[in-house]
Amino acid sequence: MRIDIITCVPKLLESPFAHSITQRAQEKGLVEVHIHDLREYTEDKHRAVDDYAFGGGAGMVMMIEPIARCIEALKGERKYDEIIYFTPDGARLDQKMTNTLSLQKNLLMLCGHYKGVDERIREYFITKEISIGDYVLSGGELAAAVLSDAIIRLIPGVLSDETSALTDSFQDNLLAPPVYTRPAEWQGMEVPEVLLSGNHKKIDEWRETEALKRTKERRPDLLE
Ligand code: 6GU
Repeated sequence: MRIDIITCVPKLLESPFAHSITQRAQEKGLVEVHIHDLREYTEDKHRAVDDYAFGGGAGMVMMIEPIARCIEALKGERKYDEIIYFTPDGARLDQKMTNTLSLQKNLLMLCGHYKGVDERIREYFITKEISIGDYVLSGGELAAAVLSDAIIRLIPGVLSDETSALTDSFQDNLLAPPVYTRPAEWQGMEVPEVLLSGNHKKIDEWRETEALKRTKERRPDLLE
């Protein structure tokens, strides 16, 4: 898979791809992530990528030209399965959406800043608008990092334990059961005995029961 991300704050996207699972996925050649600095696509002498909003009001709007130039350049090099824009008024991201996107070959992501991008960019180029929750971020970069992380870990071969992603919370509309490691006793608190039993059938049953119990208590909406 290849992910291209367009941003006017490329530094915000350095660290999320430089460590841990996202880094290893790139080293293994399972995903390529390319960050594109929008300021390299402006012809303005001050390298501006935003301008005042027509109609007035607080906040700047990201201009059409640098974004259009950047997207056209990338589209000239390959066909994108989706061109994604991050915005609080987009469709709410969930595991189903990340599963679907993880099957794609080329994803292009556009990060807005300030008051967002000129509406015509959305109408002309964008195929999918995504929000990561009902709160407002200063820009789409953290949302792009969230989406990319959620997608990359689903690519076959990225996680060393191949079954691990299948037992994540949400994969079967259930939250994940509690997990424990050594020591078996801490501050008088003991690990559930069944987990020490070595009986894998019993352990699987316990995990299923706990997952269901936890989901009923915390997220009954997932069971509806
Ligand atoms: Cl995707 N972008 C911004 N700016 N704010 C958000 C968001 C995205 N998702 C939730 N809040």
